[in-house]
Amino acid sequence: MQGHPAVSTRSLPVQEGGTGRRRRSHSTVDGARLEGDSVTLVRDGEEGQGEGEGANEEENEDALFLSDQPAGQDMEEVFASLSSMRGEVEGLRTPMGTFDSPARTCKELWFCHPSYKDGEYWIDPNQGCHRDAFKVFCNFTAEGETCLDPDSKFQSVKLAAWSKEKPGTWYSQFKKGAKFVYTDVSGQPVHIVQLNFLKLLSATARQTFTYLCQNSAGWYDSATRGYGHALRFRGSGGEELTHENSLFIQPLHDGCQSRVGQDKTVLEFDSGDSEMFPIMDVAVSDFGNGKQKFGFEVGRVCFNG
Ligand SMILES: [Ca+2]
Repeated sequence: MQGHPAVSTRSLPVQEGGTGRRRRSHSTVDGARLEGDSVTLVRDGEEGQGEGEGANEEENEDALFLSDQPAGQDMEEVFASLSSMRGEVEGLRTPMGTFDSPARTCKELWFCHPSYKDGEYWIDPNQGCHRDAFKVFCNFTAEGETCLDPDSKFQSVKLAAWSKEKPGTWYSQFKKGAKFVYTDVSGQPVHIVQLNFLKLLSATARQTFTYLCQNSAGWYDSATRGYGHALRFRGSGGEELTHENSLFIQPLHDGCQSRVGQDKTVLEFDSGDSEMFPIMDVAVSDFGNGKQKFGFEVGRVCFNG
């Protein structure tokens, strides 16, 4: 016999008598019809075997008894599998925000669980196996923002003269500098693939950046009445974000504009384009004389859909 279909059909047990009974595969089982069918199928087999062999009635009864046992166990296994599969499907459909049932983003959790409180939840933006899921802060008050913090060394870069560095160069080129890194709540860097998926699943992003200054402008310069000293940033796609080309950067507070004494300038990035976030680098131009200093604090980035 050739060309027998790989997916077994329910007529198999009848065609092949007793030996075929246990070959029904779970993949073809119709759960709602199983219980009744199992009995019918065994009886069909019995009748087939029994015809013309009237002398072996006792043997046939034994066969019936023996064959019922494994069939019953099979059914238990099938129902256990179905029950467990149902749990898994429910888990996929309704993520709980746990390690075993992560959501793709906090937005998704917010849709499924509008009563959840702001806090830490597991997400797995690239889906599939959840072993690479990670925990983030979900801001449900803001309708399901997924937030990542920068690595602690970028959360507070202390005020310094940076006398060996050249004004206008990227912080990542400084001797002690580096591109910004973003982490999960445990401080582990978020994998680039997960970050890219998170960006794809999001429509908007917002982030803050605080410039700490001493006699140095970070955005507006009130002496020249211009933005010649404004900070420049590098987006995560490599694009340069400046005062001129990035209207979505707005100062919440601009204490550094007077270039007198110590103060700070807080910039908010609020964009309808999640692609360029989080920001990865900064270039400062207004330093170099002995009385000037700067530092900065990279803020949390939050994605939303
Ligand atoms: Ca995954």
